[in-house]
Amino acid sequence: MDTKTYNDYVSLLEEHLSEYRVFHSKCVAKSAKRLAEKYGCDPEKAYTAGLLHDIMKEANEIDTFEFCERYGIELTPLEKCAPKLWHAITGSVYVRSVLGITDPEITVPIRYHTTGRAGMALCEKILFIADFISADRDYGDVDVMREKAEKSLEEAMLYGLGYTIDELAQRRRAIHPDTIAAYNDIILGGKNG
Ligand code: DGI
Ligand code: FE
Ligand code: FE
Repeated sequence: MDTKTYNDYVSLLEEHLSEYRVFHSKCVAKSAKRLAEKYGCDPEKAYTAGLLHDIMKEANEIDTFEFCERYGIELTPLEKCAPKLWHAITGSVYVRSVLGITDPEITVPIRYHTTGRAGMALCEKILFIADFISADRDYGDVDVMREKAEKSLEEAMLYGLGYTIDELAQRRRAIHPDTIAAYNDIILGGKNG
């Protein structure tokens, strides 16, 4: 991927997103690239997925539902009631269908970057974790998460998913089945039961 393509993607981000979220996307791209180098994934794909992961984050409800209609996306009842989940679903379709990026090592990490899912590939875990540890993040536990990301992707995934599930339960929000499945998958270490 040459620099021109990255610059094109940044221009696209600037059309879709606020200044803060463009900055966040660049930070996630850098973190994802670094984790990819460390853990043995394609760094350019990780960088691209990082740049584009939140491309639909600021789309409103009308635009999101129109987009879903146009591209045949069927949101579940739970997803319809959880606006924070929309951008991962619509974003992955936008990247594939509008930008023509068909590589699953880019589109699938974007699709599952908010919830996770059972059986995540390395490149999916890398984007999920990069989103938690990017340079712009400053939540209370960010240093713990950064340390874990250096030691073990599994530990970092578990910490991130646990943090999200705790927060959602405390705020009495719906927890997506994929989020639970991602958590259980790691707890059970791939075993059944
Ligand atoms: O887009 P970002 O803010 O960079 O990060 P993200 O895509 O991980 O989104 C985080 C938000 O998504 C956070 O407010 C919690 C919410 N979220 C994550 N998993 C679930 C969820 N919301 C619901 N309702 N259910 C989930 O399983
Ligand atoms: Fe996101
Ligand atoms: Fe993000």
